[in-house]
Amino acid sequence: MFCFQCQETAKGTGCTIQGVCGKKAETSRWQDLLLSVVRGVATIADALRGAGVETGQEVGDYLVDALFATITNANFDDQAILNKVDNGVRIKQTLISLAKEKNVELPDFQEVKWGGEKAGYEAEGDREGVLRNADEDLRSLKELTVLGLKGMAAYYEHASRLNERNGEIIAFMEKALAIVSDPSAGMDTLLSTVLETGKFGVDAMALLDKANTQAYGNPELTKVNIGTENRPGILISGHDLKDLEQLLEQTEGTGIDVYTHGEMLPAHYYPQLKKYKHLVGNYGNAWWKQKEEFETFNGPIVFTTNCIVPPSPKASYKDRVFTTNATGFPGWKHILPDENGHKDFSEVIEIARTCKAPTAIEQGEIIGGFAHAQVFALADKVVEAVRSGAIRKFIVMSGCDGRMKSRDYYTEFAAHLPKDTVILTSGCAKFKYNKLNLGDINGIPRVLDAGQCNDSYSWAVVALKLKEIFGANDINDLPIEFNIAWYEQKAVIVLLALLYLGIKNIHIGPTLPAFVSPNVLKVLVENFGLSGITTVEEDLKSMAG
Ligand code: FSO
Ligand code: SF4
Repeated sequence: MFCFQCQETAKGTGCTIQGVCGKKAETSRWQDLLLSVVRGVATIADALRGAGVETGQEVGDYLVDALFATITNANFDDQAILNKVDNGVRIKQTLISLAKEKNVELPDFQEVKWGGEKAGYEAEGDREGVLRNADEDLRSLKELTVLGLKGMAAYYEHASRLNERNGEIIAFMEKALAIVSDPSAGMDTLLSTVLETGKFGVDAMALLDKANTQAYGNPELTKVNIGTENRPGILISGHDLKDLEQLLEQTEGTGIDVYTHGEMLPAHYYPQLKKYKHLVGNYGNAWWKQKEEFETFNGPIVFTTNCIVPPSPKASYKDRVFTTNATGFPGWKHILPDENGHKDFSEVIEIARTCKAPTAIEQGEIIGGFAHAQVFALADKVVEAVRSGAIRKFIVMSGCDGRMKSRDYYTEFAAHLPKDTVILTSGCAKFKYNKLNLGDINGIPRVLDAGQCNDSYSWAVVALKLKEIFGANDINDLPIEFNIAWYEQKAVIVLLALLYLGIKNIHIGPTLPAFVSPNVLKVLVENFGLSGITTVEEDLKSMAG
């Protein structure tokens, strides 16, 4: 196996024996095979579209689900991945027949030519790994694109579950995957594809923002309980708000409480979700603490997306975990929707009835809900605080949390920021500092949480608004610094989106991506001022001094 897609990759270069995340070599091979089938389907769909033949919603939905399933910590279930391979082979054959019927010539790429014979799955998976591209710079740009597309697919999938789709985003995904499959694609084409991926990343985040706010209202300032109640509970993790809504509907009046975990915390900020009285709080912290926190939760757990951490063999909770959507884990039950998108959570509810109430691990409240509409509602206050000098700087610290000790940097950095600075956050990165009680500036909390990682979009919208209010010529003239923590591929699309929006001098950490080659890094440094992090002291001086 070879996988270098996340920040925790072995030795900072690539996992080759088993993933640090727990991914086995076998699973990695099936994911490589799945991505090869995805490239094949997309290349054919792109060729058909070029000839004026549309391929329909099934193809787009397939590509999105399959890409999502290969994101870090999403799906560890070989059988589930192989089922997606089978389905892709079937779709590919249908598209090839359509191309024949319409006389559309198809590119001569391996991903298109491979016939999909079951006996060849193993060899094809091995052949189609990341290292198939021998040139490290071409490989780097191709992977940057594909990893960005994975993040884009995740956001698109959530939007589509709320009936928001966008044919242009799907068409771009297909085109970009066709370019990545083309052995003759050169540096210039690949570099412009990377940058275009950022553009469509913005579109995907805007689509999800629209879908979420139309369905559930605009996030608003909310205090979220981090303690526990004395009734049994169900813990729901991941990013899919539609799943949470259905779970809340089905648990209402049953005497069972619902708690959020990790990236589901921001669900509390939405009026149409917080109205449920039995959505009682957020239990625990970011994804990587789940092995301890699920033990003390005592009730069933539902994963709507990544991040899953494989349980230890002795885990007491392993018989009461459920996955849905693109996620999966061998031995865990997987909940499928019916043809109307409805999911039946009755088995989860039955288990909850037999469980003890959660054991309290924390007490108190945290505050959030500062997506763009709430920030605009406070705009006068914010602008006044900036004009008076009460707020000197905003530091965007969005992104991911992770298990590496080096991430203590973010807690230290946040704790030592001068008192006239405000942290703008989103994603699970916030768990590194959202319980530090950093106070407020004239009633404006010093940590403003917009929501999930996709809500980084809100900070771009807010920055553009501030540019207008302050009459700045350039977004980079505003008193905003970007110190982003990354872990998996949704952070990659967030980064590409910010670059597309013209934001310069972004710091990313705790380490730079292994999939960015030295030459590609040079391009990113020269054109965008991208850099890593140094020490807390140095970075406080350069970003907030
Ligand atoms: Fe975190 Fe995991 Fe949202 Fe990621 S829970 S790490 S970037 O999946 O998606 O922030
Ligand atoms: Fe390694 Fe990350 Fe890939 Fe897992 S996702 S195998 S930890 S690089």
